[in-house]
Formats: sequence, C-alpha cells, structure tokens
Amino acid sequence: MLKKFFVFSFLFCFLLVTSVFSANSDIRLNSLGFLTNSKKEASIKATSVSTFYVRTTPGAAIAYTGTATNFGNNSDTGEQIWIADFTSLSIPDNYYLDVPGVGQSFSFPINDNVYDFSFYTVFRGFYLWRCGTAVSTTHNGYTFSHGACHLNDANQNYIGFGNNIRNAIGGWHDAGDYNKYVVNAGVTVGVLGFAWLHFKDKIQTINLNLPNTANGYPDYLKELKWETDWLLKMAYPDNSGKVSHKVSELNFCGFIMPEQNTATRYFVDWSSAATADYVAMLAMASRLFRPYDETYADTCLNAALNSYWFLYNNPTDKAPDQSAFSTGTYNTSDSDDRLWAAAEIWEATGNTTAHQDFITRANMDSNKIDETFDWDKVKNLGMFTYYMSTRTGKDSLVIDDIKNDTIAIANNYVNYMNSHGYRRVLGTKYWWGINGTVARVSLTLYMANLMSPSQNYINAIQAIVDHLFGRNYYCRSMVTGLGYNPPMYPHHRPSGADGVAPPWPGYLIGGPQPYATSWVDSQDNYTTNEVAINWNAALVYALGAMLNQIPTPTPTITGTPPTATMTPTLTITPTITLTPTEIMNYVRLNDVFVYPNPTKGNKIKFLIDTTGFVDKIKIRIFTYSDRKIGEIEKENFYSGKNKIEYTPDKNLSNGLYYYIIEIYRKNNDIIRKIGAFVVINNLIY
Ligand SMILES: [Ca+2]
Ligand SMILES: [Ca+2]
Ligand SMILES: [Zn+2]
Repeated sequence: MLKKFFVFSFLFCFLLVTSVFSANSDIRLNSLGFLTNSKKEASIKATSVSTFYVRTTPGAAIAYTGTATNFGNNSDTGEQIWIADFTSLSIPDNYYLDVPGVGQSFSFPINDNVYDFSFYTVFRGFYLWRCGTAVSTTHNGYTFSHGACHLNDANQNYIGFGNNIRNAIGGWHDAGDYNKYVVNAGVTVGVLGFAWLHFKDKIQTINLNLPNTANGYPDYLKELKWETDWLLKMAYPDNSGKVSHKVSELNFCGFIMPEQNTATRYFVDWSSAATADYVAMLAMASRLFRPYDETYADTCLNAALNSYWFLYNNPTDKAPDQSAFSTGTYNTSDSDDRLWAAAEIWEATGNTTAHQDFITRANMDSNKIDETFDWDKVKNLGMFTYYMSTRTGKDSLVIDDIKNDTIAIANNYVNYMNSHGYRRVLGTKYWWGINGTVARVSLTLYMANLMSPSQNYINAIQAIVDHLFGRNYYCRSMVTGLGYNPPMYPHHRPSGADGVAPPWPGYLIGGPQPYATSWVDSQDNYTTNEVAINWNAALVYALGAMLNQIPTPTPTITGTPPTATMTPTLTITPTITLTPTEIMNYVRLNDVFVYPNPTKGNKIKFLIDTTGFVDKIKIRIFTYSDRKIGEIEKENFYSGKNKIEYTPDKNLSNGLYYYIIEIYRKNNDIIRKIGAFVVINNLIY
C-alpha cells in the first residue's frame, strides 16, 4: 500500500515539476485548452511583447505566429497586459505559447473534447456531496471517499413536532460544511435544470458513471433526483405546505469526516422563501423527470402544488426563526422566489391563476432581469422559464421586456469583458462567491444568444471558462483537481480531514474578494477558498455550454459535389497516450472521423480516439435517405487513436453518407456520436 502510494506520488511529482519549471506564469490562458472553432486568446503580463509563437508539444514546431496587441493597464490588478489571439489555429494537437522576452506557457490542447473530462469531474462533485450514503471516486490515482453519514437526520424539536427524529436523510451537503439548506438548493437545482434543458444532447454523450440510484433515469437526472428525494422530506409532516428552511446542527463542526459528525441535527423553522424555492424546484423536476418516471414526476408536482397554494393564500414574507443556530442563514426576501415558483407551476400545469400570479409579480419590477444572481435572487430563473415556455397565452409585453433586458445585460457583459485585461465578464466586480457568479452569467449569455444570436455571447461564455481555468491574475485553475496549478487547500471538510494530500476533485472555489488580488489558497480562508453547490452548478452550466456540439448532418445536398480539399486534420499520428485517467473506470470518446474525407467508396477508414478501455465499438453506416448499408463491430480497444476499416460488399456510389458510432464499456451507458463523410470515387489523392 505504502509502495503503491509512493509510486503514484513520485509519478505526479515528476509530472508537476516538469510543467511548473518549464511554464512562465506571466502567460495566462485557459489550461483546459480550446475547441477547434472557438475564440483562443491569452493574456500576457509584460511591459512589451511583439511576436508570439504557438508551438506543438512535443516537437516545438511553430504552428502559428502572431503579433500581440497592447491592452494597456488592467485596472483591478495594476498590470500591463498584452493579448495574444490565435483563434485561427484550429488543428487538434497539444501546444504551448512561446513569447520571446517573456517565456513559455504551460501546455494546453486544442480539440473538440477538451471540456468533457472537466464537465464529468465538476458534475460528479455533486455525487461527492451526497449525504446519507458512502461515496467514493478515483482521480489522478488518488481515491476520495467517505462513509455513510448523517443517518439520524433530523430532530423535529425546533419545528413543533416533538423531540424526535423524522427522516430527512439524503440530499447534498451544502458546501465546505455538512448542513443542508433549501434556499441554496434552489438556485443550484434551477441552474442544473437549465443545463439539462439546454444541453441534454451533449451531456448524454458523456458517461457520468454514477451509481444506479434511479432506475431508467439518465445519470445526470439520477443526481438531481438524489436531491429532490431529500427535498420532499423538508415539507412539514402536517401537510400544511410549509417547508423547513434547513437541516442543521446548532454550530459548525470542525474539520472531521461527515460520518464522524454525529452532533444532533434539526429541522429548522419554515420560511416562505424556502417554501417557494421548494415549489419551483419540484415543479421543474416534474418536467425533467416525466419522460423517465411518470409516477415520481406526479409526486414532485403534487408536493409543489400543495406548497404553492399554501403560499398563494399566505402572501406575507415569513423569515425563519434561526436564533438557536449559528450555521449559514441564507435569509432572503421571498418576492423573487415566489415569482420563480409561479412560473414553474404555470409551466408544469398551465394553471391560469399561477399565470396571473407570475404576470403580476413580473410587472412589479421594470427590470425583468438581474445583472447577476445567486441563491438570494432567483427572479432570472422564473423569467427564463417563462420565456422558454411553449405554452400558448404568454403575455407578449412581458416576453418583450425579458428579451430586451436579457440582451441589454448580455451586452453589458461583453463590454465589461472587452474592458478587462483577462476578459472577465463581470469586469472589476468582486464579492463572496464571485467565481460562482462569473460562471452563472453563462446562463444569461446563453439565453441572450437564443433570443438574438451573436458570436460575442458565445465568446463571452468562452471567456468565463478561460478565466476560471487559468486566464487570471494568479495564472491558476480555480477548480480542484483540474487544469493548471489548481487550488490545493479548499475550505472543504472532507478535503481537510481525509489524510489524502490533494483536495477532493471538481470543486470551484469562491474566488478573490473584495479585490482581484485577495484570493488565498488556504483552508482557513473560507471567504475566498470555500466550495459550494450553487457555485459548482453554475460551472456545470458554463462547461455544458462549451461542450462541443454533436455534428448535425446537413439535411440536403444540392448542386456541385463537395470539393476534395484536404484539411490538416487528416494528418494521423498513431500515438497511444496513457494518461492518469486510465486508472479510472471511465470511458470517453474524444474524437472520431473518416479519413480521408472525401474518400473513395471501396474502403472507409475510421479513426477513433478514446480515453479508457473500450469493450466494443460498433459503427453503422447509412445513406442520407436513412438506408442502412453496413455495420461493423470490433472489440477490446485501449486508450488512444484506434483505426477501424470498413470494406463494403460493393463500392459505395458517390454521395454523402452518415455513420453512428457506439462505444460500449461494461456497466456503462453507451456513448454515441454521429458523423458524415463524402464518397467521390474518382477522387485523386
Ligand atoms: Ca430571494
Ligand atoms: Ca485531503
Ligand atoms: Zn452527510
């Protein structure tokens, strides 16, 4: 055991030392890398830069030569910043920036799957927050686990149902602590729900490898159901509709593992804000879950309706009595929460009273959209649900207002971004949990792009991910276990108490505040270095937006045949790269293409780049009129670029074809991808 640990440590020290010693921290960019077609920029702290090079690694061949532009003084860090733009470099490979007079950056990839593993890891952060069960994961060769915890949740003494236990087991721990707060669950589940609604096709190409705690559900929704199962237990047992504000111990415990935290935990007094968030979350959940589980969807909706009508008949803002508790308060006025609840009830049921309730509340404020939002301000979620709704009878004035306000605010972000040396979409704003707020802005930007498509909004979402993964004053990733020089000492009890050197992976830390330069990577510094479900949900959304689109085949072909231009991506290097992720029970389909493409019709060659061992690859080939013309299966592939050749019974005729590739791995969901190729039989190459 000791020996194994030593070997891993040695390997990782070696890797770390190699990268740290060769990289210059004044060259700051997204250490996860870039999609082939995305904006690609670095910020360089220097008095003067002219030419810069992007070089391949290994090999150091010059892939791109550019001229940096002078941004000038970046006001919140007081640094002289130069911008290196290499957007036009789109050949998948590994690279680093070479800036004469400054140095060389860390290395980074360009390919269309650069965010898959981070999405996987950040989303699985929620699984690792699970309460009431044992959890375990392996990351970079280290195992992170805890035993089943908080199995006595919770005592009812503070809510008037006797000094006894009623089941409130489950859900997620909130943050670096182990308590469970309904209000903070609200913005978390809401943003995660939008990520599913907006990106579910892309999300489902990634195997999240979660335990099967919800039969028939996609993994992503299994995780959301873990939280809603708990949420349902937060309603008062008298069926009044009131919902407890939180489940909490009296005072925060020390840095111990959750299963060692045996202090009595209590249901806390109800609040109207928590009750409204409960309504919104469960009504939204009923929509998300219905295709997979009608019965449970009804359970969620009925619970939501019961509490909604209670709130409707009790319009006063009711704060919870938390006087016995010194844990997180999450006190908030309820008008925004009630608006979100009304929007979700209307969207789930079409109820006209709920619709009028929503419209009345929406019209109370001329600003339909808040520039930033978090657990205390969830109005945007209700507005976006209403805007996205396909129900008839929507109020067109409210819809126009939502649209105009969203676009105006998205344009503000673009302006802030362009006025900041690190292209930070919130400019020089800093407060507690700011990294989460920066990430959450991606939802407003994505909505703006749906309303009025603009490359500026897409670039701004890219800039968010860039900023959080290295394009910042610190030249560091803000997410544990991912990217370059990530946080090592987050304010997170399991990370502090487990005796494993690196912290638990996939957690976004709160970030610098009150100044750009205030972040301290120290466990004690909870005001800048804690982790929390609401921040991670926002990052799940931002990464979900950046996952590469599944290529959509063009529906029709007219006129001239495609030109047989060979693109540089056709250069195949059959290297097999073993990465630390190999240790995991994890499969990823990085890339697949036909080469050459266009191709002759006598032999179709596929290149399939995977991470992790694959049991079986199956490829089906179709004409564009959906006639299946062939199928091929191969078994047992290791990580790396694998070739599969398909020889048709007779030559394929000229035209456009598509294929569906499926990746099988024991106990895992099937990963599917669609692609297309062109056959030109007289092709000369
Ligand atoms: Ca509120
Ligand atoms: Ca640790
Ligand atoms: Zn727990």
